[in-house]
Amino acid sequence: MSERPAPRVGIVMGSDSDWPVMEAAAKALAEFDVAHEADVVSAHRMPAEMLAYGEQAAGRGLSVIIAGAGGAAHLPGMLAAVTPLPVIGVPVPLKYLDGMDSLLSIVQMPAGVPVATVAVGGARNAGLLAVRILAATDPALQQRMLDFQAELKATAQAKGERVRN
Ligand code: RP5
Repeated sequence: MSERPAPRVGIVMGSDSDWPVMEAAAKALAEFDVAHEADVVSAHRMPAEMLAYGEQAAGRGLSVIIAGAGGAAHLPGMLAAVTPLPVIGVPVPLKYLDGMDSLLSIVQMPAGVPVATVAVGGARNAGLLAVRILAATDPALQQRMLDFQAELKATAQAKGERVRN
């Protein structure tokens, strides 16, 4: 039996109701064969476990944390407060306020405690940003990112061709 590779990226969210949005981060990582884990770690409903996750993440071998939450979205910022790892925040849109509450809760971090915030609902970009962070010290992964970017360009150019013709 082959062992699962150790996760390099941790995807966490405040609730399982965030998963339909956050799943796109996991899919992006899977496209690049980046081993990852996913879990619910609520800042407000399980604060001790949330702090333990952040404090132990680097020691467990994770290199990046992707954290998504909605509403009073304190999870990414609180994790960034207790880990030296890069934290990517995903504002999850809820029923009211169009996700502006989530966005502002995540993006307005105090100096010294950065969270790299993606667009509201932008979990795919969070996954791709995590790949880029890992690729900075992994030439093979960086080549795959270059190939991916070349594909994006070809797709955009094909769209232009369809519009012109
Ligand atoms: C936040 O509350 C979660 O991140 C989620 O976006 C939101 C609602 O959670 P549930 O009430 O659906 O569990 O902390």
